[in-house]
Amino acid sequence: MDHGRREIEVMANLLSSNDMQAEVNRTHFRKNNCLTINVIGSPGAGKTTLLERTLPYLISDLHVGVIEGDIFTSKDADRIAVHGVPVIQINTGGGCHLDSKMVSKVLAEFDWKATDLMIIENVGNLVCPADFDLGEAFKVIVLSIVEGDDKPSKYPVIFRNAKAVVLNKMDFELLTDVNMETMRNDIRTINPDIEIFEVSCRNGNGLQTWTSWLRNKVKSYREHQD
Ligand SMILES: Nc1nc2c(ncn2[C@@H]2O[C@H](COP(=O)(O)OP(=O)(O)OP(=O)(O)O)[C@@H](O)[C@H]2O)c(=O)[nH]1
Ligand SMILES: [Mg+2]
Repeated sequence: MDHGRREIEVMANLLSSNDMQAEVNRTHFRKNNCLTINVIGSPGAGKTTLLERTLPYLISDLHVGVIEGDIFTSKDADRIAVHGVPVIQINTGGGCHLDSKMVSKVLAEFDWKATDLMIIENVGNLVCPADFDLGEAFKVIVLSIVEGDDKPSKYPVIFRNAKAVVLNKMDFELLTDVNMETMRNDIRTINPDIEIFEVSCRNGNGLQTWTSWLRNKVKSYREHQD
């Protein structure tokens, strides 16, 4: 028996079933006029911290919901709940990424008509989430600069599929040997259209630019221009 071939077939079926549910989710988000984004990055890149720092810029006039993906705990959802926004935790029980079916199971937990922006924080991982469409309008990568300027070229798939990358922990720039020009050039070589934001969630630099961009994306999505 050709085991290699069977494995490829199983993976292909898994992905196409994921894609079908992702389209159902996407239709649901569109019907409710809710921009839904999928935030992806390595463990510790600063995804939850970025959400915590982003929410205060948006929630004065936008209704924001959050779906937190984690392998085991609800620690990230607890951190987000403090900000007074609706949040649901999905535990994958060992899985290294969210999939569209997991997201579909929590859709009933939110008032979608009353939500302008849904932020999904994926499980910390720079590889597997790239292959699993959740039905989001677009992906945002959070990459902390201390992970190294070689990461975009070593993990290109995720950068190819994202609309924006937030380069976080810029406050560490002078404490590391990271070459920001290499980082930016490599990202643009992989994806010339990607938006690049340089941010420090620690000192707040860059947050205004990032949140203004995101606010504009919500506006254009809701006006059906995206
Ligand atoms: N110095 C500095 N530390 C940061 C910054 N952003 C986040 N951190 C710290 O980085 C650590 C990890 O941040 P999290 O936001 O939990 O990272 P995460 O990507 O959500 O991690 P997982 O959910 O486990 O994948 C925390 O100790 C944060 O305080 C930053 O801009 N500068
Ligand atoms: Mg987190």
